[in-house]
Amino acid sequence: MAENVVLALGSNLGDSAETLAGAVRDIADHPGITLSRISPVAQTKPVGGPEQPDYLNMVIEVVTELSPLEVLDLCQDVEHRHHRVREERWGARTLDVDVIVYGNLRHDDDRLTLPHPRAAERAFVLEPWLWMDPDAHLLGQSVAELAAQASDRDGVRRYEPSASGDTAEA
Ligand code: A4P
Ligand code: MG
Repeated sequence: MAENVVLALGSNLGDSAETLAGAVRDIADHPGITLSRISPVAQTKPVGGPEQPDYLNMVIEVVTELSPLEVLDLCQDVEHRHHRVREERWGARTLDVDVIVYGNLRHDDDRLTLPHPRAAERAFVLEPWLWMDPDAHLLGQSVAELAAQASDRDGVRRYEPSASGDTAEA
């Protein structure tokens, strides 16, 4: 059965805007994926981890018959294609692709937790999701209400490529 799946993308090393655009193309090119919605790009203050540049974050919604683990495989494959190097948990990265929700599925094993365990408290995921889908819900909870409570909310704004002074360029 086809499911609606929300994926979150983040980057704060290299040409992040180009990396995000390329990653969305790569995901959409997979034969098992239909891209249904794309959020605007957000410029966000880093949450956790060491001192690091601002991120660009966005979310997309896809419709797919791939299994949850096949979707995770695709996300990790796309990360590798964009030369992701990760040295430190929550540290700077060229590309992070997370599975936020897979329909209403709850899932927890060594490789995959659904919904994403930290999505409900992160404005860098919730705000772009809301821009894309104002009626979005995460397991029955309104994403608008969750976003209003997220502690990193003030660090999230629309990315404007022209105002390039302090973007996520490394
Ligand atoms: N994994 C389990 N569940 C999932 C899921 N739903 N989606 C496992 C994706 N992966 C999932 O992830 C570590 C392991 O999580 C994977 O092997 C996978 O099997 P990772 O992407 O390799 O490591 P990570 O991203 O460094 O760690 P983590 O804990 O996933 O970090 P987060 O929570 O993704 O946070 N601040 C801003 N402003 N913007 C950001 O994008 N990102 C992070 C990373 C921190 N601060 C940020 C941002
Ligand atoms: Mg991740």
